[in-house]
Amino acid sequence: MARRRTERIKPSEITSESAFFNRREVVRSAVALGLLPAASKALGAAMPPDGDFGELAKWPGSVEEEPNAFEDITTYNNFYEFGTGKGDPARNAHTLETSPWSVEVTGEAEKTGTYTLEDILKPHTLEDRVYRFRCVEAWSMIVPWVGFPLGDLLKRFAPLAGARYVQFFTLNDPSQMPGLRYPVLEWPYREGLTMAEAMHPLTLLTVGVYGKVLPNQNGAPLRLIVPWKYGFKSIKSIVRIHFTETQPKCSWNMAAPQEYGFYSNVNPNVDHPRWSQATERRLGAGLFSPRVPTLMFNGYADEVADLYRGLDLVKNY
Ligand SMILES: Nc1nc2c(c(=O)[nH]1)N[C@H]1C(S)=C(S)[C@@H](COP(=O)(O)O)O[C@H]1N2
Ligand SMILES: [Mo]
Repeated sequence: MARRRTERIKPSEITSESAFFNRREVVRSAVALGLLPAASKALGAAMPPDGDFGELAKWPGSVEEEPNAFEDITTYNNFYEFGTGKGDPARNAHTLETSPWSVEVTGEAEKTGTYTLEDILKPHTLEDRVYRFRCVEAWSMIVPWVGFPLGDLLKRFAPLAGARYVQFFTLNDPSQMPGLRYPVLEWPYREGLTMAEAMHPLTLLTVGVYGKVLPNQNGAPLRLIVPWKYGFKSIKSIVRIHFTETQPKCSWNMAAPQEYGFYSNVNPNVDHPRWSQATERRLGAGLFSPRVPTLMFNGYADEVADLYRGLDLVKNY
């Protein structure tokens, strides 16, 4: 499997990227973790012009449940830069310009600087993952996200010993984002993870859904998916990645620290101060969507519980 993946790399891609990326090392670590799908597709030159990634392999760790409809996933959204109503992002996000796009890398890393979206995506391969994705409002969906492990990208920037956390920032352009006029959150939207969380193979840098380029309302062209955390940790339309020694500021934590902690791991045993988090409403299962029990770490406890050994998850909510 590793050989097939390596064979797909064009020599031109290797030369242009070798200055800051040891591909073989990343491929080896992916093999060690058993994460290589039967086939994976090189991103090559950024986004497919027709918006279609074509045939993708399903990641072996995907949940088995039937995914929500594309329609649900792309019309019921949270993206406050385009309004606070669930239908606002689908209505308003057409003004977001996703090309050209660049990402600034700052802080505790050797290879800081500004990278184009093409630079970011070129050496990576896609893995089609189906995630159970859940939001803090206690609704959930099953979503076939398309992306690759964030850690594969972060390694390319050669983080320094001082990089204990990673912070992410969303675009902050009022001419493209009408919601920025309203001070509902402190803009730009920002989020953060510990380095161990960011390097975990389940943390996905996401570029698509259902084999297609992300619609703007879902955070095009580049967003996080952190499947074991509440939805707001999965920051959209990322323009900056910052490596830092101290725990970074996060928009929802800044807005209401007693309600939204830094970790925000899905935890049915810890209620939000204003509602129970023991059950969730599964969207798309008809008008009366059933409530189902919420699972610890959103069902990914086997994969991620080790990250929090010895941490009091009631205090560190
Ligand atoms: N920049 C930005 N990212 C964001 C948000 C936002 O308002 N702005 N909302 C978050 C919240 S609360 C949720 S639930 C998810 C929703 O992702 P989806 O619309 O793709 O389902 O995006 C998260 N990422
Ligand atoms: Mo959310």
